[in-house]
Amino acid sequence: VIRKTNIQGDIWPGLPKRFQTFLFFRIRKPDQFKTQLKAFVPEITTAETASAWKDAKKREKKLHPKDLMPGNVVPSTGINISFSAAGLAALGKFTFEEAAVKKDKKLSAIFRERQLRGGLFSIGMHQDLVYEGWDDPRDLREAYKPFGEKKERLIDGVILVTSNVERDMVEKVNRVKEHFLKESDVDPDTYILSNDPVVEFPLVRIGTTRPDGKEHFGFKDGISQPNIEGLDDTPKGREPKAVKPGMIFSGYEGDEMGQPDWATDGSFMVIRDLQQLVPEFDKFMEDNAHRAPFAADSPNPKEKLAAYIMGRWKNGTPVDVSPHDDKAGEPEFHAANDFDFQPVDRHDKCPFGAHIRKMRPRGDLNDDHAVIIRRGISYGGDVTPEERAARKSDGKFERGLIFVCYQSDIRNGFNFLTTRWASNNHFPDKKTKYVGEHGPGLDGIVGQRLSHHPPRSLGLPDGNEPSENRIELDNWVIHRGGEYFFSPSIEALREYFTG
Ligand code: N7H
Repeated sequence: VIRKTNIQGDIWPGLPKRFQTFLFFRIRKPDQFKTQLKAFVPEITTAETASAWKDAKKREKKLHPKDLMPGNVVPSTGINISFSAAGLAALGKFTFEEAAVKKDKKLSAIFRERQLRGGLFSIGMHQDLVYEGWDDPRDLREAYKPFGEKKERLIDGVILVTSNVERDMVEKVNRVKEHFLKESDVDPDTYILSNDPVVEFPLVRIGTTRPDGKEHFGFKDGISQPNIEGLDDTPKGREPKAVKPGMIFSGYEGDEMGQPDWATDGSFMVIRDLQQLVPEFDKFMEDNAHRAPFAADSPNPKEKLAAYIMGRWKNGTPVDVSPHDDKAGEPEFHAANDFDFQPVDRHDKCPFGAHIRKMRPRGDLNDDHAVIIRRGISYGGDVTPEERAARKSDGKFERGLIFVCYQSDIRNGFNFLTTRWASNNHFPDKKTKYVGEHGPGLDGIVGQRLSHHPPRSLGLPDGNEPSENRIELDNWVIHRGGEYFFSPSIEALREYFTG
């Protein structure tokens, strides 16, 4: 049985977040930090609390506005905390040298992850993705890069503060900072912090849900998530089958990492800072509208092209369910999840290489073995009239997605999805008979291309076999870095981490 009181609520069922602050921290005084952390544990929003809020929110929506008074209104501010490998090391719970040296001795399993799977958590995102050539170091924000002669990592962890009310979030962020800085020396006259605080916050990122609820390219997001056995409803019809809890949580059936006991009920969290070039995305769709499948018969071919690259129309309707029409007036289609790309040897409807098909291949794979839960949020303001007119992003107004996901194994989750699936022209495989020798193509949203790879392209349906409609894609997402974290259980935070 999954213990909801022991799980952090952002993993499941998600925290309330129209607004979210990511407080990336660096631990300077581990002993004081541990004391502060112990006192902080009751502040952390558990799965139990977050799901009670979710249910109450549904009831609140049915209340008459006159009954929406304090007491009836659901509290809306959530807090979670996660640590990078550098952070665990700072707390004395992880040793890089040991992880590297001991090969087959009985090790705590975060070390074993290194032995078994290349240890992505241990090496961190920078080493994983820059050294292999996926991320361009020139695109990264400074805080995500190693610094100094020893190539130290700056980020030890991240505190998530979320709310549906911006003012409440800001107030909570201030309280969190005060809490962790309490033991730091502050000059009583100037209130200036000494050079030696308990903790520093080298990077703060703020996410905001856009007014229309869509992400910056204009798509409805957050529709499809894996159903977890024992936590979610049983899927119906052609929805993907429920996954074992061990795909997401350490220590459960389906998690083969053999983590130490203290890791149970925790999950690995990946943060990926992704800038979106929105005017460029729109320009591409306009300029290439005639390349949309069966464009001549479409009332809005540029929207159709965007839908085929994503696999859903902007309002959420799956292309697999409705290939030629976004069903604007039929909201029951906008969150549809009841599809599995049949018949899977053809792609007359959803392209094999569409973002959602690459990221959750459903019927294309018999085995649902790489699954993540997504909890991201947009950042930055809307496209300005000047940018729209120029059809080009202005560097002054950056916008994008702070992508967040959870899984029990980073290698088999985020890393697999981006490097083996999104960035691999030939996934899903065995489709060349229909799509041609170049394969399904790159994920137009997050696919990354190494210098020796062919240009970014996507195979689109055109009614022929093999299809000849192959379109070269631009790159509209800049990968600006991020980090790998572990989001521990409440018990581990209270006992193991602070002991
Ligand atoms: Fe994607 N977008 O908002 O436009 N994504 N994503 N993603 N994504 C999905 O079904 C988007 C990214 C997945 O179960 C939808 O909920 C953008 C990364 C997965 O059928 C939309 C970016 C990774 C799914 C977007 C981005 C994933 C999914 C459809 C970056 C993993 C579920 C809405 C800027 C490494 C597939 C929905 C399923 C769906 C968008 C990034 C993964 C609209 C803009 C980096 C697993």
